[in-house]
Amino acid sequence: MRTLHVLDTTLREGEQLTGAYFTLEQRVQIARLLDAVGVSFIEVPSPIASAETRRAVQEICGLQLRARVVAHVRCAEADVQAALETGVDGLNLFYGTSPELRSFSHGKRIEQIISDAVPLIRQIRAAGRYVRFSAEDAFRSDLVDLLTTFDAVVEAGAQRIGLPDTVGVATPRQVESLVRLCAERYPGVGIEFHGHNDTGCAVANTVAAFEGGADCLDVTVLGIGERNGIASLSGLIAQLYIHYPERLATYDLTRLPEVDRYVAECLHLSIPFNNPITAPGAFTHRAGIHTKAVLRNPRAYEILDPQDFGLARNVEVGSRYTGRYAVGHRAAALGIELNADEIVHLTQALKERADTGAMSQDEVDTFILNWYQEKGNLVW
Ligand code: HCA
Ligand code: CU
Repeated sequence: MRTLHVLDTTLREGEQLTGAYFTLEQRVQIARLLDAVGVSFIEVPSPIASAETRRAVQEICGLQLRARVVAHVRCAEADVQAALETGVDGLNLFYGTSPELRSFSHGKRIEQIISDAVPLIRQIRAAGRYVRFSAEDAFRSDLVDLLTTFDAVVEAGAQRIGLPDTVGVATPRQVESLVRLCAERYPGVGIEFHGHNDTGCAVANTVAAFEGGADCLDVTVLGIGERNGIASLSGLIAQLYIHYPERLATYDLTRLPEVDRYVAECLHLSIPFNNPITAPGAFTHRAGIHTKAVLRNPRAYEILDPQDFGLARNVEVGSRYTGRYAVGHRAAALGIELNADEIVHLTQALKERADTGAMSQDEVDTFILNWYQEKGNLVW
């Protein structure tokens, strides 16, 4: 079986989210929680970024985690040196290769990029550390430029090459075919993919990269990152759980909700309503047709079992779309046994009430209990 590594970059890419800031204690705790989930790599920022960052990197390296800690570092001597002085397991180098980044970011030609990167790769290897080289903005880069750069960095000893979709422009098909081309051209090295979410394709593109031959996939908790972020850890896990469950054998999926909750809390955000697995309503069923089937067998409308993530299913009754089956079920849960006619009437009354506004579970229960008490006076 081909190996698959998940690289979590919450501590690097994630903190590039607008307004984000993690304290030292939070950075350490995030690293611990990610390690408990089971990711292979934890990416940290370049230690040269700030004094506090250098301290955090050192502290995370000292945790003796199962995951390998890798620093995200520019192809600059001072940056590489600073990272090598910490205890990181490896360095993730990157350099923009697209015409856009070459013109508007660093102004370097491909030959210059290669001559900057090659000696640094050799230096990192000589220091006995892991090294990856990413061609930033790979999907807007000229293919000849891209392959010329990769040929040189692989020759210099890069153990993995990265194909980031830096601006979220790629489609799943483009990702799969470029990754496949590189996987075939560089059989001895790993292929990493990093997908931004500007057009909403980050998780789809990341799965396409895996299917094209990538062996390392980048994510962040909740998908946080520069602009609107990258693929989320929970989104990727949801896909792997369904299509490639054997890849998750070493993961502790029950720890996933905790890491999503913790990062949301650190950033004073709520978990987005559409987040895979850990959204507040990810396992809530509402419409009558759904609730009826789910109460018979959850598989009707669930492809993920909430229990595998330490979560519980919720059947919501308080809406105008509710149905008899769910209402009868809720009444029974409250200890009220009703006959079929009674359930029809209770459901009708509940729908009329919910037609004026959504109801919480408590309101539903109070409604059902009141209805039951008053029922003696009703005539039908
Ligand atoms: C960045 C760019 C990056 C790098 C990814 C990588 C991107 O924010 O510095 O090193 O593979 O999206 O291209 O995150
Ligand atoms: Cu990025």
